[in-house]
Amino acid sequence: MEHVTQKQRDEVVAHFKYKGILIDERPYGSGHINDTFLLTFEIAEMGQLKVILQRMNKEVFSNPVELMENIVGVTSYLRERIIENGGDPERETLNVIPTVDDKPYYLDSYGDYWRSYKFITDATSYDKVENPQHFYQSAVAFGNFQRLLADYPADTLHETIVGFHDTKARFATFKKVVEEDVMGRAASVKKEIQFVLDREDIADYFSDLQAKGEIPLRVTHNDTKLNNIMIDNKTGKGICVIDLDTVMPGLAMNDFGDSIRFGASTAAEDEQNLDKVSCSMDLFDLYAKGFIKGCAGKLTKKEINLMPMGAKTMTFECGMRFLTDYLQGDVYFKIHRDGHNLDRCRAQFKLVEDMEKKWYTMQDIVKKYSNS
Ligand code: ADP
Ligand code: GN1
Ligand code: MG
Repeated sequence: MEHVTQKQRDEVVAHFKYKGILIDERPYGSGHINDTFLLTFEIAEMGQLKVILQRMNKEVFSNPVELMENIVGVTSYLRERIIENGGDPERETLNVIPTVDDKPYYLDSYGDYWRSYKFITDATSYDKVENPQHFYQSAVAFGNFQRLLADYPADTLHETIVGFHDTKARFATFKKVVEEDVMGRAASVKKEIQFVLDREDIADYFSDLQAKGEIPLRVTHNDTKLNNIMIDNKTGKGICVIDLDTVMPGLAMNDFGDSIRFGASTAAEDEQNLDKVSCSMDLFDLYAKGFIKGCAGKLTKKEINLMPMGAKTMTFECGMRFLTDYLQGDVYFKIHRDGHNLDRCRAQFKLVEDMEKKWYTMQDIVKKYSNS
């Protein structure tokens, strides 16, 4: 997508129901998809107030209007549940700031869609596990999120990205992209391509079980990496689940698995030194414990026993998506250096290999919880 200009942002800012004088604006966060800005306003004698402003990625989300319908629906629902439970709805769910026309998004004169959220104060979104307790608390919060949405009317949700975690379909796309090789990069990544082709069984696994009706579809988050949760600076609790663009019917194991991929790794998602990349069994255990606690009895024994498969599937799928994007010329994920998507892909595949080595340990860990 085109770079956001100051002129464009000025137009957008003027169309939201903001109060006060804008005193600071800066790019914010490390998401791979949307363009996020932090704005600070000065409101007369009342002091400063921060808000998040985001340009939605319309190449990734082809229907931003439906997407915002999902977000308004889900956040209003969560707001009621949070109030019932005596929580703070200003901090425990996203709050959409409307436009001057009372819409949840603004379509600017460049054809881009924007939205704005109240900034969640006194909380941090971590790119890496700095304290294992944060990871545990993020697990409880993601589990809790799924539990709170268990009775949400799933048929009212739009599928914002069709086949988002259809790993089988992504495998088919990958093969096509390798054949087309539009950038002429395939010859230089033969080893990585072979890694994917050797593991078609992973891509098919959940899809086959779903076809047999053995695993339920639930309302899930589908992008449960650690930086999509705000951790309260004082209590260390997972205060708010953010990045709700992909809340859709999905599999509990995949929500579990994507958190493991990102948070239980001993290195960053884009680590170049693969010797540093492994899947920590201590963190895996901690997350399993927290997630199952957060879901509070809503998961079946089968779903719990399949959690290691969720971790392997999500890591494999994400690595394959990074490689697909590398082969297509880095058109999907934001990159910050040459070969960034390839680095990300290699780190994911190193993790998959490590999970394959630790497979029985992972199984034993979840069995401990499914039997309790
Ligand atoms: P992306 O889809 O690009 O990952 P996110 O919605 O996750 O976009 O936002 C990017 C980052 O911005 C988050 O990781 C988080 O650090 C920050 N952020 C987003 N929304 C809020 C909010 N309401 N309050 C505080 N920080 C936020
Ligand atoms: C993207 O939006 P963000 O940065 O939280 C991606 C996820 C990937 C993740 C890899 C909509 O997440 O699916 O797992 O990057 N989101 C979308 O870091 O494609
Ligand atoms: Mg994000």
